[in-house]
Amino acid sequence: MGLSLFKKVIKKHLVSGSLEKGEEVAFKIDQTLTQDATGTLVFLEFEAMGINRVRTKLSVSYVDHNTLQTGFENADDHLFLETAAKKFGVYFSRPGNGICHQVHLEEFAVPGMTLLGSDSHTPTAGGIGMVAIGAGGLDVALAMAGEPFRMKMPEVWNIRLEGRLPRMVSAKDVILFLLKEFSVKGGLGKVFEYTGPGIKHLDVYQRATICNMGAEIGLTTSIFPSDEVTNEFLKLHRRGRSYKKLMPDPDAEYEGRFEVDLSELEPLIAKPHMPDNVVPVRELEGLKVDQIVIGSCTNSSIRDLVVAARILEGKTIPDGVSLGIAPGSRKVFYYLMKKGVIPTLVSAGARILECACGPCIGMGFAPPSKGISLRTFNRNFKGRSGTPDAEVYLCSPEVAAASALRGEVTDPRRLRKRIVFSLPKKLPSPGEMVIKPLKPQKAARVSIRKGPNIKSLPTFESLPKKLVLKVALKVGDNITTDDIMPAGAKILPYRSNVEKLSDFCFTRIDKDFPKRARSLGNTAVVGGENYGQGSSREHAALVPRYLGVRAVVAKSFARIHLANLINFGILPLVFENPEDYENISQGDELVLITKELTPGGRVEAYANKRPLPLRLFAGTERECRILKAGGVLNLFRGRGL
Ligand code: MIC
Ligand code: SF4
Repeated sequence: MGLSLFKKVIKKHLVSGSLEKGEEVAFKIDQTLTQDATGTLVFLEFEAMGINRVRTKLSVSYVDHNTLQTGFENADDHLFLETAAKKFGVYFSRPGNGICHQVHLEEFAVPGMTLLGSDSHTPTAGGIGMVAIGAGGLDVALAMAGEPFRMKMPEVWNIRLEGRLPRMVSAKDVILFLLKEFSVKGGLGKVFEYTGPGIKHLDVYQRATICNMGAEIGLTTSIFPSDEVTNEFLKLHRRGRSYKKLMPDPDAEYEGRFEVDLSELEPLIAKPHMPDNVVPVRELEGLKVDQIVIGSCTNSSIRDLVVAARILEGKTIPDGVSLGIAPGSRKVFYYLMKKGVIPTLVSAGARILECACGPCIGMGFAPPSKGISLRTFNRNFKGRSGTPDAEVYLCSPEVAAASALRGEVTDPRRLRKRIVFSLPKKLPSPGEMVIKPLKPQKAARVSIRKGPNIKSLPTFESLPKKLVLKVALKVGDNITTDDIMPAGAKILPYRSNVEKLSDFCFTRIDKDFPKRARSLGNTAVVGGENYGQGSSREHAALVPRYLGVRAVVAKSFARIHLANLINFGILPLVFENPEDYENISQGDELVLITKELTPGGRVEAYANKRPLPLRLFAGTERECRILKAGGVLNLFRGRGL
């Protein structure tokens, strides 16, 4: 039997292990990507590893999340990142250049290469035929140091696309449809590989939208073949030399299959507060909206904004509605300016926002109290917009623009328009987008600038033989990393200041958590299914660890968060009998005998002195060694990796 494209790429990069589902595989990483909100820690970690230059083919440091700069903190982070990039041989994408995934797709992504990024939407580059995976910062720092990336080999599913999308239906509807079918945890341990006659009608931007939001299904990554459509995209970005045709073997073996007839899809929308809460737009028609935002790494390309502008052309949005538009990159913005698209958007009443994540991560443009906001983004978790009681809906640019015109949810098929978008033949260049790495001698002379907000990493002890813990918090299913370590304009500036950040840990769920955790000493958190879904932020492990959390007992874990817990020495444990979840409460005592740790093995445990059957969710010997050492940095320093 032949190989899927995903497996072919992994095989080419294989360092050790096997391609069999569930086995540990270690493979070489060609490129890394970091963004400022996770990147400051990555560079502190890289610095702590004592290596003077990155060992990848290419590493890029982006500034796109923390661009609000309401005080010195974010600006200090930017300077730190710029000088660290110069020191360590890394490309630096300045604030204002755009969202990491959009810029990476346009400027750097290469079919057939591997990319590891400290952001959960790194799989966006799968749209160009790259194996692109999101990971915690420490894993990215290790990849920058030349270490292979290790993971359990996921199942590879073939998603076959038939037919062609109808009028006013676009890539966002494809992925919303899949979210509805698979749910936010249906993709755990899986990769989606898209094939079929339908793919040739999707340009790279649309493919990237689909891969981007695979993260919300919980997928390890998603990938499209690299074909003529890819070639056209690369040529447009003056990177034709990077093109390589890449296909799965004709008789490729897949662990699962699913078919989507594109011609049967309709405009869809995800209701608050989960991306899989999907219904047809027609069911919500007439719902009044307060604001609409078009942007984010899911839908901010030339394609998306040109289509939105064509819908808005010649009209103005009604009173009481606010429309924000954030182009994904400076290149996109420049093109829109040159081609007169910005004037169309501005005269329609749009507020043009910076080329950055912005409202997607609660950095400005928060909705009014109890406001209804329609966004072309990928996440609508409660409170993420910055307004705790706002209701956020996720939709395509077509739905967003049509709804903006009427101030209420509108099925864009109502507008008697047919918009055919094809890629321009040429893109005007906005000038140098990214600062190139310095030559080694020059780099050696750079000193890294650390403002007062950049604190050193906390250090942690190794695992004792026995842990006596108090359950500091019990939560339900699908807890997100936004619940554990919220982001937003007030909190994000402290991403490099763990002590300050710890004041906000779990506060969206329980405002007393930080105080309680500090007073209890060593603690545990109890969770349900898919614990830690969402972002890759390792702060959601590092900060609880800093507050004394030594174990998380859950029914199951999301992939990146699981790796982050292990990297920071927090024991990930699962109930052997899921019903035991009911028998454990906040305030209970949990004793863990941790003398021996084996992959997936039993951990002797007692809840209020009664035996509780728990298993270690770490799957490899290496992960057990990391946990025993008290985290990956301890192990790296001792060279036990
Ligand atoms: C997100 O969309 O939640 C983020 C902000 O991009 C995160 C990274 C972070 O928390 O910095 C992600 O998706 O990984
Ligand atoms: Fe930025 Fe939002 Fe994309 Fe995260 S999901 S990288 S915050 S645009």
